[in-house]
Amino acid sequence: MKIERVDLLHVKMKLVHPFETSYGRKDHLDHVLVKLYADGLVGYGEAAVQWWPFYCEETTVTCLHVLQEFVVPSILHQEFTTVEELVQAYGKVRRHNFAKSGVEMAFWHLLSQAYNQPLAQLLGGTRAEIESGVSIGIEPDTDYLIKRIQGFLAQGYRRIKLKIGPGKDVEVLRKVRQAFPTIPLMADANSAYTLRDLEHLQQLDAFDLLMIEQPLAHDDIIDHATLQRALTSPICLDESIHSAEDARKALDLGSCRVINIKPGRVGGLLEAKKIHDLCQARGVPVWCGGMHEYGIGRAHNIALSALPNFSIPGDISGSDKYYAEDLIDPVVTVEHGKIRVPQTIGLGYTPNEERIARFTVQQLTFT
Ligand code: OSB
Ligand code: MG
Repeated sequence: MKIERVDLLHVKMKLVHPFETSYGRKDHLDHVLVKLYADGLVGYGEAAVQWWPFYCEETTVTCLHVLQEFVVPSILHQEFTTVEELVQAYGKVRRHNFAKSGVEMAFWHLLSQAYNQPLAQLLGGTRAEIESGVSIGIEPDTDYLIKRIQGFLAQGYRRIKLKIGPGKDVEVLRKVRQAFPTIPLMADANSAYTLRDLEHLQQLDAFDLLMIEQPLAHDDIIDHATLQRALTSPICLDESIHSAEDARKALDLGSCRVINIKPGRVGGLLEAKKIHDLCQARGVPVWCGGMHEYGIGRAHNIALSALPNFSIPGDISGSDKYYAEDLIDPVVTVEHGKIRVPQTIGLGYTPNEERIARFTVQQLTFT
């Protein structure tokens, strides 16, 4: 397929509920949609990058910069038959994984249309439906947090993840565990602790957590191995894993027992699949993380989650958890805690051009 045109859209959407993590509170998102045009088809991808460099070093502005100056020029008017060829074309660009993932996902979408296959099937997915969890931000009032959890459980969600940080951890989890003694529960610290907090973190073992996500530094796998040896709860790595090579090293060191796979963080679906395959071969479960993706990015995540080793409910929730209006038709819905994996060609959801245009604050077109 020859890439004839590329559109980059900076799309701004407001969350229905502000989201607080150990590094800050946000109420809107600034993702970059990528449209690739080839053979009369349009492929859609989403770089689920954040406006601020507090989750990783990328921002919406660096994403647009790297795409327009380096990635787009290396793929425009070029012919690609496989994702490997596409990725190789911009292989000199180091990191900037969220930027790359937007282009790479759009190419997968093109391929799925060219091959008349559902994206999940093209990726090697085997599941007809996936189990859905929610990720809930830090709330100043724990009674209110408990009400929110109750609401999500009533909607059928299969797993609750709570954001934690120093001073908002042990007592919050104790109250939540008391209120819900048996629910699948986990905590995500987004790198808020260091090894000096080892004994403090050991208190979390009392709450029967499914796992503790990224307790230590975003660029660490050594201290996580020390901490994992001192905990009974499994550690799950998010920020520390950018590639299948990172995953291999973390597993060799014993830094974690679970991996959160986000296509954006690892540069796309191909690398995500490699991490999935590696973990499957080693008997390590994975689940699909989220970056509050719009419907397009979430459609890609749903397709990826159909792979067999995505055996733990992930952070892919219904559209209404995030946005009053989503960018796809139909929107993503959760029934009895599950999302059906679409069996139709392509994404299985149709991007809604009218709503995309309404939320676009800047568009760049390359022909
Ligand atoms: O650490 O998993 C995280 C959102 C933005 C940045 C980092 C994270 C998250 C989430 C939200 O936890 C998951 C979702 O998309 O629902
Ligand atoms: Mg996380």
